[in-house]
Amino acid sequence: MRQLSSKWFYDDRGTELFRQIMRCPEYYLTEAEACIYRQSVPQLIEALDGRPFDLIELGAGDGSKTQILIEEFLRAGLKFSYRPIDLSGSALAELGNLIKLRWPTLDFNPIQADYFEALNRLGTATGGRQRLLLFPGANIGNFSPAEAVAVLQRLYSFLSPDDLLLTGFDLKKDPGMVLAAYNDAGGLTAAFNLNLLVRINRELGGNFELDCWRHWETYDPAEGAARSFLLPIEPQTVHLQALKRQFQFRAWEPIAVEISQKYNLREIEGMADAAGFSFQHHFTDDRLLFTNSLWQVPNP
Ligand code: AVJ
Repeated sequence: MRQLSSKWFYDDRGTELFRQIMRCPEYYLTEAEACIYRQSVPQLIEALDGRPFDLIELGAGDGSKTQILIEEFLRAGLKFSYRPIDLSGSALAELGNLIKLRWPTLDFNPIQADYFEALNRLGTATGGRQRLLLFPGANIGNFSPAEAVAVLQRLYSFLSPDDLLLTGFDLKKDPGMVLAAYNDAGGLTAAFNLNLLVRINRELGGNFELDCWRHWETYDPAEGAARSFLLPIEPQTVHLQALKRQFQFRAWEPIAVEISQKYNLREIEGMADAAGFSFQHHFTDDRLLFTNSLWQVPNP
């Protein structure tokens, strides 16, 4: 099956559409994670070892939830820098404006790149500072379980003993609730997915006939995978000028555009182990929709 990496969603328009998804009633993840952040700060502060640290965030977006943590860390008198990483320049610029208004003296240092390009730039030498790496919002869910472990192993390789990783995982739950979150009645998810084709048309000189494509969502509760597809209602030949290539689609031939993987708490603890971390704690919301799982790099 043809597939597109979900990282291509996040041009400025896609980032804006995702922001609207976060505000739509079916998309329970954002509120659940914000709620968890509000409740978990004292324990997070306890887990830090008191050295100045770098707060690094993978896929920060508009950073609205992270501001909950920043506010409380500053209130507690902690010394840290904030280094959000995101693909969207406009999201980072807006985040920067917000941060400078709210906390003019905070050491704010964004990186516009994908995760590993950014981590490569950061490197492993920290000058004795601790790292608290945030991997929020169930961003990890865009990888298959096997890929996710490989990603977490790579994150581990950028960290030092005692460094902390706080990852947001969406939990397995009522399949109807998951499906609705990725198939909202307002059509935002459909627009978010179709924006991929708009982007290809613009950036690669493509001629996808947008009216002929449909969004389709599935959720397999055994696997825990929500999957998004784009399907043409009739046969299409698409030229991409920039690639000097042509792609034939049969009617209803799907392109897989996203996986949003759900886990249970035990599976997550197993992943911590498999990636070399020591599992510390699950911060969950009252309804057990979501967990922010805290892991530490063990001291040999
Ligand atoms: C940004 C990857 C966490 O998978 O839930 C939302 C993206 N896609 N609706 C998710 C998304 C469709 C989102 N993540």
